[in-house]
Amino acid sequence: MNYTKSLVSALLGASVLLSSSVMAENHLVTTVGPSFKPMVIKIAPGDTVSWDNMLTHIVATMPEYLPAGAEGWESAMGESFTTPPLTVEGAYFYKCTPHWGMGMGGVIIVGNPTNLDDVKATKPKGAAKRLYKKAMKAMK
Ligand SMILES: [Cu+2]
Repeated sequence: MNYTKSLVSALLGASVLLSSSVMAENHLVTTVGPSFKPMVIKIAPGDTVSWDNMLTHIVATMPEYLPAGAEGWESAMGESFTTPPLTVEGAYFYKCTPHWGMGMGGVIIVGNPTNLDDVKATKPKGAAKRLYKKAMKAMK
């Protein structure tokens, strides 16, 4: 590889790295009573999500409603939390376990949520069904 060609390829690589880190956004979800606001958010791959006002709440992903290959998480009670960059596309369903009986949950849609079909196939009930419907509505 000649010098010019290797310089161009090094610069291109640097600009791709730079643009992906500069463009990655953080999205804030807060709590109002026993509910997350907004309940459904759409983000780009590589973005992060934070939760605040978590006094009596946690954020726990639901393993059965995660995109294949995505890592889940469970935050500590009462503490703000930020995800790592979410790079696997799909719909991430999560709940506040202590308040799940009151329907306290949410969905993060990263890029193209192809796993919504998988979620539908499980015939979700109750609060999970409601989240699924909200997620579908957000995609229209
Ligand atoms: Cu809660």
